[in-house]
Amino acid sequence: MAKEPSRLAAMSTEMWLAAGGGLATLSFLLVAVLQPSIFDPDPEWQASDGCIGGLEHTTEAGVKEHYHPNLKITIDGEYVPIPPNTGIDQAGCREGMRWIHVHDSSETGFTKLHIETPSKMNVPLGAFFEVWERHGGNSPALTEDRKFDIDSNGISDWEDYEITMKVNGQQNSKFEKYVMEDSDDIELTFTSK
Ligand SMILES: [Ca+2]
Repeated sequence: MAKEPSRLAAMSTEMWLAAGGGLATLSFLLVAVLQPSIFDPDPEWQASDGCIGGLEHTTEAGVKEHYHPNLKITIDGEYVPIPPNTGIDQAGCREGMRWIHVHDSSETGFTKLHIETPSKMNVPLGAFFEVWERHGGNSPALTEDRKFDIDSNGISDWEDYEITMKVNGQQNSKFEKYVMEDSDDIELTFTSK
């Protein structure tokens, strides 16, 4: 009889552990279902500041990753051209190329972005806008809180436009924070409210 309480206590502990484990699993699944974005890679915004010295695509420049997402932007049905050589020989990176840059650009369709980094990085779409802004003039930009600023007026475009994004034909809601992958076809559509 003297051992009975301790056995009960032991069983009770096991039950608690099992219940706790089950609860943890359930919580994990709930979070995964309700908030899948917490499992997304963290955007590495500093990618917009990177500069490859010299204009050649050389391994001596320390480039380990080299891939090409494609980007197309329209505002109220009008195609927004992405200038050729965006990110090449720009302020802060003279005679060099930003880790995200453009060589040739399309007149009407997708423009190929070149992403060349010294290691695998989570390069967000918004980082290209930061590079684009340095192209000067009225180039599209991001606001201080990293929202699209397609007309470069310092006011987030979310105030003035309905914005939709498709990646490889699928709706995507990550927008500025979307971490680009090789061969992505990224389509941004701005529609005036
Ligand atoms: Ca704006």
